[in-house]
Amino acid sequence: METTSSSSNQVPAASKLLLYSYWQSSCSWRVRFALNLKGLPYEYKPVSLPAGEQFSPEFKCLNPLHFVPVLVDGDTVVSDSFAILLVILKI
Ligand SMILES: N[C@@H](CCC(=O)N[C@@H](CS)C(=O)NCC(=O)O)C(=O)O
Repeated sequence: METTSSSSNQVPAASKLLLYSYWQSSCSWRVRFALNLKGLPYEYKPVSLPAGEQFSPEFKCLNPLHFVPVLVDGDTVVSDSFAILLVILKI
């Protein structure tokens, strides 16, 4: 697996980050800020909270608590904005 050695920890560099988010979600804003500040490319996966998409069976598999944001990095799923920030700091 390709890795980066920009810090002391070896982390995967090849997997594509997916961010499940809603544009008005302040919790999601902080994650988008951090991804952009770090210059990390990611695919934005919109989850419409007003439409109730957070309650869909597909999204429930990612976060049974039905909250955005959720960051997916390969097999790793992180579903709390502060936990996501810690992951982003390591990339
Ligand atoms: N502690 C969580 C809170 C996440 C949260 O409250 N997300 C809100 C949007 S900011 C949400 O998804 N709400 C869904 C709902 O109200 O049904 C985090 O920081 O990520």
